[in-house]
Amino acid sequence: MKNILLTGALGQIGSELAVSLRERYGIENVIITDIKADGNKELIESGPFYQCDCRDSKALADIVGRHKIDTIYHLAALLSAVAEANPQKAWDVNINGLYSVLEVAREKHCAVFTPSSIGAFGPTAPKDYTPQDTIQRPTSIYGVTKVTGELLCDYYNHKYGVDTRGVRYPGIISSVTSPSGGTTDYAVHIYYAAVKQKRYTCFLKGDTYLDMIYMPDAIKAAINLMEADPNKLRHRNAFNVSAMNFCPEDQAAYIRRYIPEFEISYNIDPVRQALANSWPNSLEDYAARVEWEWNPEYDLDAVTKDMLKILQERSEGK
Ligand code: VAH
Repeated sequence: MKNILLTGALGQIGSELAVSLRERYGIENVIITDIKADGNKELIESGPFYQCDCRDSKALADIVGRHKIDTIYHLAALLSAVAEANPQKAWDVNINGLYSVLEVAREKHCAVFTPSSIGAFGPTAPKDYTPQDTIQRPTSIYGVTKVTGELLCDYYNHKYGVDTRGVRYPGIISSVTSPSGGTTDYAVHIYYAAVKQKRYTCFLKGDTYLDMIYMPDAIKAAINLMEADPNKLRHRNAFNVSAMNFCPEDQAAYIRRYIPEFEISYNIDPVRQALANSWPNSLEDYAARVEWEWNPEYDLDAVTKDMLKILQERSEGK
């Protein structure tokens, strides 16, 4: 893997994956794009950046040709709650964007990483320790685009030999770019609120269990999978990966270990509660651990300690 194109570079995952990829492969070898041209100014000015709509296959092909790209990390997508508010746009961005990337990858012989999600499962899948291979009948448009994406990536692999790979991410906790329009966003916002106001009003019920992962582990999963020996991969585009499982009440209790006066209250968002209720309570991720040695480092206590430290120092201008 020498020359990389990353889409969705200004998003929650993209803004941190871009930095990690550049540290690993060199700034000039990692070309980042986003549909926006405003936002993380430091990242935009830190190396090659193009404002590019991932649905524009000609613009993508031009960039791939110009920079001799051999690997595309495709992250541009709408998250679950914002997708549910605009299903037609969600299909257009999440599927036509992916289709455009796969067509360019087919023509230009690029490998492709694109993430699926625990949202690719629906209420009829086993709720606890949801297996790698099981029924997938999601009831959200986000989930429909994720299952479609998994199948489309499998098709481009067995039909055209495109080296497509991906993981099913759980909720992702991070400190650089706040997620927008996701169901698991509460697990990020709670830390910001804990530092600023010592209290947080949560939009999911306190006993809503979901799998989560800390951004450093999410990035490790993407890069390790893309560097894995393809001969060892029995699955490809949809490895379950997880690192921890908790509910808002659990997270509040861990925050109180560091901020004893922290208080949580609830104002339930019925749309995001319905989305969370339709997803697994927890995932089984043995395939990733066996096929490419997936092994997360951060548990809820380590995440809470690291997030509060980062956000506290940021609030103090350090
Ligand atoms: C969302 N963070 O909330 C995403 C994720 C498992 C959920 O895909 O939409």
